[in-house]
Amino acid sequence: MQRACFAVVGHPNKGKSSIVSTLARNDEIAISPHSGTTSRTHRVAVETVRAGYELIDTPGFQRPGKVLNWLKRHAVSADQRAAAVAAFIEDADCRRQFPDEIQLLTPLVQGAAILYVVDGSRPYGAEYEAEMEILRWTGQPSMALINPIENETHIRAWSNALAQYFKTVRIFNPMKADFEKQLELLSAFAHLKPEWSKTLNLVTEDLLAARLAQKQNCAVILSRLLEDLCLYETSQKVLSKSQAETVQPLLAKAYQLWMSEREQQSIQELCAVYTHFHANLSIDDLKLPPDLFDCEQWYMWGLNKQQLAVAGAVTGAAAGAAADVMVAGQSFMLGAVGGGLLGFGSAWFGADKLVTTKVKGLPLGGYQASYGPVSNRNFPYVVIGRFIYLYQLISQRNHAVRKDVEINNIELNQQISQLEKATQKELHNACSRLVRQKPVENLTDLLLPLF
Ligand SMILES: Nc1nc2c(ncn2[C@@H]2O[C@H](COP(=O)(O)OP(=O)(O)O)[C@@H](O)[C@H]2O)c(=O)[nH]1
Ligand SMILES: [Mg+2]
Repeated sequence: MQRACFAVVGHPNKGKSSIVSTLARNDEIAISPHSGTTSRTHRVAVETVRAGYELIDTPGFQRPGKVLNWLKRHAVSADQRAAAVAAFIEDADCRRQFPDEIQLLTPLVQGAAILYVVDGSRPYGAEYEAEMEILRWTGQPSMALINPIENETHIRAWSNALAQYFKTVRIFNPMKADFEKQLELLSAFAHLKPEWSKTLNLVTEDLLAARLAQKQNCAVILSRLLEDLCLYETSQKVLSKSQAETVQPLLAKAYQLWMSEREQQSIQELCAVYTHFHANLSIDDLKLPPDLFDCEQWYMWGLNKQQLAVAGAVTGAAAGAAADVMVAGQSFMLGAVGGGLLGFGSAWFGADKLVTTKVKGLPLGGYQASYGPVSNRNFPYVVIGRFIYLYQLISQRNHAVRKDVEINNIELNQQISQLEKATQKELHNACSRLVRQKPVENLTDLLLPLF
């Protein structure tokens, strides 16, 4: 099967590198507000299980007018135009004078299709015509992409002008285009050259399958996290009761550190699933509401007192208590977000009640102080809520986006209320078992519908 290859070309600073980054799901490609950041062509292979294609990031056109004049001097009729472009990239003088154009035209002469990128927030001007003309001279299949960098003001003018040079004109914003939009673009690529359609359709199918596998992976990551956080305890043997009391606060510190690090590790795993290796996502920096151990804020993510009571009733109730399940389902986990429940206060969960703490005498003398495991019923919901929240941010983040991850309020309870009633109930049961340190066999399956 012939490998499809696309060169992303255009003026400097129009989002060429951003488009490559997003489509290739690669956050290592250099993107910057300074033009000239990409000074050489850069080939990026997009590999899927059964197929793949290549994207070529190129430097922008620098002196298209002069290049077009050179070409015109070397082709007297249309049949000679592609040959003139090929001669241009071999010409020693041209290589010295027009290094950027040489870089960007070389892959086209070698058979790459053209993705011509413009900025739809800047006005169209005749100065773009020389570069579009040069691209036409290559004779390669082509498509124009309007990137509305700041706004959509000039999209119409651009569409009119581009239609003169390109059969296919599409609007594509590499910062915002979601997964479906990216796939749509890929299927438009498949129409550019008949020989490439088969391999590109395979790429699309593979990407869809991979997206599902990513969700599955996330459910596994969350289920392991939940088990670990719910079961973890730390302990130390000491000689006397008073030593045990001295050791308790240290154990508490160690316990909390372990829990935070374990959660941070799961976030790194999450980022790796979505190939975000440079996203700044440290739990500490994020100031995620709430801090895992700030029980005053637990209501933000968890159930309030009555809701917990209902959830508890449902958990313990005989099967078929559908009405109760609904109530709990709606309020489950995040129904309380923004509901002014903070005022409920920490009286309900005193900090010491979050976690089991023990000092016990040992049979052969001495004492053991222990801290953990979690004993609070709300805890699993907090863990789930935080993870799903970050999952949404990361799974929807385009690889061209380089700013730090921002925390906004995403409506998570929507997702919960979409769950089948039976699933809600089973999830309640599972959470309840976890805080009683009982195993849950199908935890991953129960969590999967949340993703
Ligand atoms: N807000 C926004 N900024 C963009 C978009 N596309 C590119 N940029 C920014 O424009 C600048 C140039 O982007 P880059 O991809 O390096 O352009 P190139 O020179 O054509 O490769 C960078 O600062 C990008 O962050 C977009 O769709 N929206
Ligand atoms: Mg660039």
